[in-house]
Amino acid sequence: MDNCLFCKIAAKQIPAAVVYEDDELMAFKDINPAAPVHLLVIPKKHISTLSDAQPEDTTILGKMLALAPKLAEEHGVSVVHAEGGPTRGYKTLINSGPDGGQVIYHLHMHIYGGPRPWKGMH
Ligand code: DGP
Repeated sequence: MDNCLFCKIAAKQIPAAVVYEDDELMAFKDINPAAPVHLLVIPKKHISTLSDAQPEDTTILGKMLALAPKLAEEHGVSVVHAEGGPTRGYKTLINSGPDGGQVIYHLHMHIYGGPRPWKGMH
């Protein structure tokens, strides 16, 4: 889509620190990280918000979610099941619309991880 920042990143017209790419998805580092690890996962296809996703987008939504634990593992923030209980871990978040805190209108899933505290987040 014209004039969409994340479409331009997906098309490599604007640079980003890309950490994953396949035919349908891209993941890159957030430009303003709120946690030691802060990644964004996007569909290359333009979908403005989660509310605009159509039934045919269900597979891509599933792929976005399934990518999170893989990226968490690669970035050292995966959940570790230890004897005293789980440690480490990460947060996945999709902001939708103004009240949801969405700023960029191309669907994206945040992945946050790393030692706390995180900027303005619980
Ligand atoms: P949201 O509030 O969910 O729409 O988050 C948008 C995120 O996008 C925000 O955490 C900052 C990030 N962001 C904005 N512009 C750029 C950019 O040009 N490059 C990258 N890598 N991230 C960006």
